[in-house]
Amino acid sequence: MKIAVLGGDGFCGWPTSLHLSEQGHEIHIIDNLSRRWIDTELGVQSLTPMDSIQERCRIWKTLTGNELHFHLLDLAKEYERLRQWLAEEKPDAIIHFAEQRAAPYSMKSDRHKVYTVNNNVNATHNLLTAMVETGIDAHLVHLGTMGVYGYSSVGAAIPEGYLDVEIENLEGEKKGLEILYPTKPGSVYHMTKSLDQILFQFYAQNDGVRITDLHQGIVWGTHTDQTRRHEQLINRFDYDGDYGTVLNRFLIQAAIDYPLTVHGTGGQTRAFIHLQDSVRCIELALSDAPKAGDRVKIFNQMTETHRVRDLAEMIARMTGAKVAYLPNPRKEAEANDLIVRNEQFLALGLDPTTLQEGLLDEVVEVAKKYAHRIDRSRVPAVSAWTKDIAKRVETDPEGKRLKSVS
Ligand code: NAD
Ligand code: USQ
Repeated sequence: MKIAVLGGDGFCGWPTSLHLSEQGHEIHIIDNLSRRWIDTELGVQSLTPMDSIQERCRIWKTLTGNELHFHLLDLAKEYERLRQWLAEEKPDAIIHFAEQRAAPYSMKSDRHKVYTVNNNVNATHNLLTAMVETGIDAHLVHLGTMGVYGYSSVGAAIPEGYLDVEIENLEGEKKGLEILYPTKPGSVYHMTKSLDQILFQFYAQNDGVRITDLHQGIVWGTHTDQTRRHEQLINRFDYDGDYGTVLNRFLIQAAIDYPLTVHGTGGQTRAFIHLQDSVRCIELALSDAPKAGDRVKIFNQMTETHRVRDLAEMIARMTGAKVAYLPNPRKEAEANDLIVRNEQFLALGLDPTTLQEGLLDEVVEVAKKYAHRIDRSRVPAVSAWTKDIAKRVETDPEGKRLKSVS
């Protein structure tokens, strides 16, 4: 297949591009490199030394003979170029990773909120309307988030995207109805993914666009089979308070002897998936495309759930790290249950890599190797969800904010 990987320079997009290229697909990476600019804005860098996208592509070609085509294009701002590219190249599948994906970054300030909404919603809508306008018959696979469901305890398993409900009609009869599971986003970023869902529903129903939306959990790990093959193929690894995600952060914190930064009581339960399984799921989703006229196919792309506090205690036992319970910069429930259905990927043959399978050590080893690149002052998460929260989240570069001052 000819596959466009939008956001193919990012943490998930790069290993996905390599994985699909190795399988013989023709890969076109489209990226505006905004994530690299955001590193510059924030004054942080990936824990791992990343080469330019052009250099990464060159190394891959030298190793495998496979070409990765790179196109510098902003999906949110360059509609005409996007439409022209689709009309000329007519990809068979489009994988859409190209959004601003950090919840803390999306809550930093009004400017960051506006940027995240403009970038993410326009990128998705430009893509959908350009697909319709050019009449290409491509399968769109979008990376959404488990966070669209929200994190309140409902005492029931979260289904894969849709919920069967019963409503009473005017005659008092009960009628069955299938609806998109009600969204309850916890950040502006998660809100944009909820808006994406409505855009997908409309374009699938109105124009027959074939769409798969992957509600992905938190991706952990750094290497895949392909990124391990050469040091210049190494993947991005975010550790800072805005872009680092919880499990990867705890692992690098353990590696540099920094207290593990648990927010609040650590009672939040979240869904997780290893990066290797994430790329495999995308391959599986591509093999199971919906037909024109089908509703949007939604998968829950996760393999296990864990409570944040349990993860911190497990890593502390494994490495001897200390755990710091900090005032939570986010507005979120102190604790939540989370049971998630994911039968569709299991039925397609996913064999999950769990936390128990030794790959935690691999991340700690990578972090130790590149520990000299870590700026400890950028480890604390300081982007607060509201002005009131900002007042009580004090920052201490060594993560010793052990008590809330409220
Ligand atoms: P990332 O920030 O590392 O990669 C996103 C890429 O998209 C970057 O290379 C960026 O430059 C590019 N991009 C952003 N806006 C663009 C635009 N307007 N035009 C062109 N390119 C643009 O993020 P990631 O961790 O690889 O996540 C990829 C996708 O997966 C995101 O949509 C995210 O919401 C989703 N996701 C990620 C995780 C996770 O834990 N990392 C979990 C669930 C879902
Ligand atoms: N947390 C800590 N300590 C930290 C960092 C986070 O306790 O140092 C807590 C947070 O308060 C939150 C939980 O861990 O309760 C998860 O935070 P996170 O930063 O790991 O994940 P999140 O903000 O939800 O976002 C990440 C990705 C996003 C993706 C989402 C999937 O950045 O792109 O959509 O995971 S999910 O969480 O399933 O919605």
